[in-house]
Amino acid sequence: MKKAIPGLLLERRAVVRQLLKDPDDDLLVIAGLGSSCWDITAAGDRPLNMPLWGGMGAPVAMGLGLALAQPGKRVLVITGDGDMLMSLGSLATVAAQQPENLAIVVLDNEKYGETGNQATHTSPRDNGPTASGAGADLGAIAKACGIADSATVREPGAVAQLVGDARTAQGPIFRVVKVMVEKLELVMPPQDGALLKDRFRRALLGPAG
Ligand SMILES: Cc1ncc(C[n+]2csc(CCOP(=O)(O)OP(=O)(O)O)c2C)c(N)n1
Repeated sequence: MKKAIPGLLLERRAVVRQLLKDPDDDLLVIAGLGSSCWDITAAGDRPLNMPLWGGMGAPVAMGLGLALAQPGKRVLVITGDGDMLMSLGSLATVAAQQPENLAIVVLDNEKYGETGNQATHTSPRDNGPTASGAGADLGAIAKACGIADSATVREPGAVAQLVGDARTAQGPIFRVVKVMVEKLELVMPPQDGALLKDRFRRALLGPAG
């Protein structure tokens, strides 16, 4: 089921599939809570995916730590606008550290999708009587924090460039991807946090991990 909202054109699963199109590569992927976890799993579960399940506000800080610890690997954080709004301070910390190997992609549906589509602060003020948005511009916030390569992607024609940037442009890079409001099948990764952590460490560090 899709809900048409002007300006929200992109399908999140299609974008994430493009971002993760090579399941065998060694991209280190961290997904923020809820929907982003189901998105990366729908693209193909893999040991180097770290879905945070219900851990709100954590993925950017975690991605930063990973990027600093593993400068030879590319780290991609994929999360939602609600999650990003909760942890805006981590953008300033990313800017302070300037990790060249970190990309952050925020799938911005202007809603807390997972909990019933309440409007987040990225929702425009004029979105109707149930909206309580503030029109917050996450791309501008990231730029103002000091992440110079920060932009918003709205058009299908810009997705190929997004994928290239997320995977290879010199970081830190920050992209807001405006996505439509959709009710999608839940595609769940393993539920056990210790298992997720251990398989990630082993895939990254070998048996010693
Ligand atoms: C600290 C905390 N507060 C609230 C929740 C409940 N919660 C689960 S998913 C979610 C909404 C996430 O919204 P967003 O990041 O925009 O993702 P979307 O599902 O819209 O892609 C919330 C509030 C939580 N998991 N943790």
